[in-house]
Amino acid sequence: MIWLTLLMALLTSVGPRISIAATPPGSAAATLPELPVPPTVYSLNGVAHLHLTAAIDPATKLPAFYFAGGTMPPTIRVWPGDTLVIDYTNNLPVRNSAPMDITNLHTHGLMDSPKPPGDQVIMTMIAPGQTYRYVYNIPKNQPPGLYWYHPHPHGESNHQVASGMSGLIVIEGIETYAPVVRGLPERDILLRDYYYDPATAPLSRERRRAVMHEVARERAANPALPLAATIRSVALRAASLPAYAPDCDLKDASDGVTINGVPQAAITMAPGSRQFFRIANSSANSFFDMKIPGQQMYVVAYDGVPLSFHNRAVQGQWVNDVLLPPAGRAEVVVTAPLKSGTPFETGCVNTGPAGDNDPGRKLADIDLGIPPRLNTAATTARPPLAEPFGDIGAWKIAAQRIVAFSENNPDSEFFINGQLYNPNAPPMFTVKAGTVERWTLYNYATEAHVFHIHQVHFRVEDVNGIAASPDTWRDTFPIPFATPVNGKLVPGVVHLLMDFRDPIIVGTFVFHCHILEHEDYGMMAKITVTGPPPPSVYSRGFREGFLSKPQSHWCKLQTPTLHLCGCDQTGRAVSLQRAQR
Ligand SMILES: [Cu+2]
Repeated sequence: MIWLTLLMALLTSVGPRISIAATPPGSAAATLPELPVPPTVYSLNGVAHLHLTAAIDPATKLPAFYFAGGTMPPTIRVWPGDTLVIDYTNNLPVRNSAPMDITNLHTHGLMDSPKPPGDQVIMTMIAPGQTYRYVYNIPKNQPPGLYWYHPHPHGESNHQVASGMSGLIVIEGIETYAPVVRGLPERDILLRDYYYDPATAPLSRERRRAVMHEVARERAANPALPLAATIRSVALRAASLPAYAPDCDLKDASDGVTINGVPQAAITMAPGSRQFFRIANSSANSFFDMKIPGQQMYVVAYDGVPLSFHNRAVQGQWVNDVLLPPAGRAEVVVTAPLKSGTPFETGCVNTGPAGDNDPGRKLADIDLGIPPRLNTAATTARPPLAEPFGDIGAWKIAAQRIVAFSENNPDSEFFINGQLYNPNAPPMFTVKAGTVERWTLYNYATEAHVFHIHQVHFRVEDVNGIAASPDTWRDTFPIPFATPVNGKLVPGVVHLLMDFRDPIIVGTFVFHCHILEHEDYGMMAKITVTGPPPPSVYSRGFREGFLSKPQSHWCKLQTPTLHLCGCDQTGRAVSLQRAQR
């Protein structure tokens, strides 16, 4: 197991980055702080250019994205056809034991090129001391909606994302497809795990959950307890805690989840008004089932794709709740509730007997009052975007493929089609650009897994034999866990229409489970899309790729064959494969 070092090290970790508002003297109840608004980067003349740095936050001892001097990364707002340039500097300390110090970036859901210096996570690894210039060309036919960015170095994804390295990308123009949001104040919402450094926390995942459960109980009884300090004190007596029991009634706790970087917040709405909530599950491992008890929400997009993008007859749908697997997004119109203090919460999610418990928790109070200054969706729509490929259902199926998820959980091995991810193996699938395929996903495990593929969206056809709405386009989708029937385990089954029609995706990329602990432990595979790539569009005059040399004791990390090797302090190449952890 990876929880190697001493419990006592916890004593030295963590000062609270997260603080709780104290109850004002004389007031009946604590008022939560207003939901923080992440900084925003806009594109100017078709280019958005920013600098991000990966470094350890001294307050938490965890890796963080630094932007403009703070640890809240910006929401990046760009239009289809824009160029996004991110200079990404790795200032993580050099380490030769897990968690390691390499990093990179993935633009989750963008249908852009998988070739460097774009959305390439297999070969692009940035070593400490290096700066890499990513140049992403946002496709002209990118559906306008909510996406996100996060590190994706195999073996480190869970640690870095669970530590809070995630930010939002808004592809502008959703009001063209969802006129109902025109002019509404926007809430950009990141839901993340709250996590502490596995290098200093020798706890199994189950034990960690037990710790967070206990922390939640203590803080429910005394909301003034600072989160980080409470975690530290509970973790110190973790050995005596009983194993974590599911508790779906844990409504007022904030165990292990943050909303825009704080454990709970107030979302202020003017009475009778509506706001546009753009919600991303940026956690590494948690499912959320977001709802506002007693009222419905109006969903206009899932995973960045407006419901009307592929079918103009559909504007949105009323729902009681919206299930977000890790990495899933939903964009919803919320009407102010009648009562101040109405919770915005996640319900309990059953991820199966072998799955982790995702209990019900309140993330925010929706209060009535004067809201802060917020971004608003544009009031005038641009013309509809290019959507050149038409109805996917009318296309010939070029190939059918099976993708089976299974696991050997006690040994922390997670498989796709019986294989652990190997960056040096040939791609599991080779497909032709310009085609549509039907994939059948099987889940043989007794916990849910979450299918995600880079570069493309897919249409969900059916789930365990039940037809999905033809408007169900996603880039991330949960596969139900296997269930026993007459003494036999029957796998969960999902059918997908995979959209490989756009030649911009020619190249090699990955598909994987977006429970990132599973991805890190092998549940990932490569796919190559062949065909003539579109003419290069990397012509904005930027110098691209590595802008600096690695530190001298790092070997040729950027070369394809060595991308999972680092060098130890003496310059000797060492493998960063999981077996070493
Ligand atoms: Cu999984």
